[in-house]
Amino acid sequence: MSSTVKASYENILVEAEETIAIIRLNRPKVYNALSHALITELTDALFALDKDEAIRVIILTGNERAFAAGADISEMSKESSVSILLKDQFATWDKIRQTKKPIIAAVSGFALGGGLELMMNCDIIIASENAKLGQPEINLGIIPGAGGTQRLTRVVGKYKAMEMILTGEMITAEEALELGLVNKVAPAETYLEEAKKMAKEIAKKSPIALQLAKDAILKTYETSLAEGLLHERKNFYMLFSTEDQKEGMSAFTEKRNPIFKGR
Ligand code: CO8
Repeated sequence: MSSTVKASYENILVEAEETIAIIRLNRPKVYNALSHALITELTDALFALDKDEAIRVIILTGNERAFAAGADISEMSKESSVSILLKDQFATWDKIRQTKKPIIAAVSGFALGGGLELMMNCDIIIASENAKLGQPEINLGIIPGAGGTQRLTRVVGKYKAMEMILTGEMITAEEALELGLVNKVAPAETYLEEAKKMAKEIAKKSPIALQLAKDAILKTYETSLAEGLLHERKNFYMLFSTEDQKEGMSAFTEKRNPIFKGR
């Protein structure tokens, strides 16, 4: 097993299962509130796992009661506009979306505020049937600050985003599924297993193709259709110089399973 997976942290747990890594947010007493220390450890772990050739897919999870109940309010309550600006914590947050490998969120219990924003930075979301999702910042006299007004609106549309952000009320996993905010809802006993099953399936694909597919999909949010199509085309062309493309197509012709090496 690789050294990066063995690294020890105080606010998260990281383990590997075959070619997948599981990062567990681990501040159970405060519903995994996202302290600055936790986010720093999380981005460090994501950066290390992104570089770790043994790992192909990352699962991000919490515990049964909480994925994360948002930014750590006890830390945030002391901030002023200037102190929060100078700390530039969002620079750390921004690193999360730079992760090139697919991230599957396995979400149970509360995913609130920054917790929901963290979830929305993941690429596929498996929710437990007891998940409760919301942007309750309005109840604290603030608004979402880690992308919620933008990412939630792009997924659920203006009216539902307005309702969630202006009322601060939570929605259930089933409602989130109807809104397209999660991929799948599973029983509380099996949601993590479901996430692992999907991760292991994805981990069999070419890592380079996965990376370029994720990159092209995320481009949708940042560009026009014409530029996005051009970006997709460049990624598509690039894959024709990989060993994995030769292997994938040979395996199809030879009627066998491909073995992708990420080369
Ligand atoms: N931060 C710090 N502590 C928390 C948080 C949090 N977000 N959520 C829960 N806790 C703590 C409580 O203070 C409590 O601690 P203690 O036992 O020491 O009193 C413990 O967790 C248990 O909480 P409750 O007693 O409240 O448990 P309940 O089961 O009654 O309620 C809830 C659970 C509904 C999750 C409730 O705790 C709650 O509403 N939490 C706050 C949710 C919230 O408002 N989240 C948004 C925070 S703001 C935000 O996320 C902005 C993000 C912008 C990015 C910022 C980057 C710098």
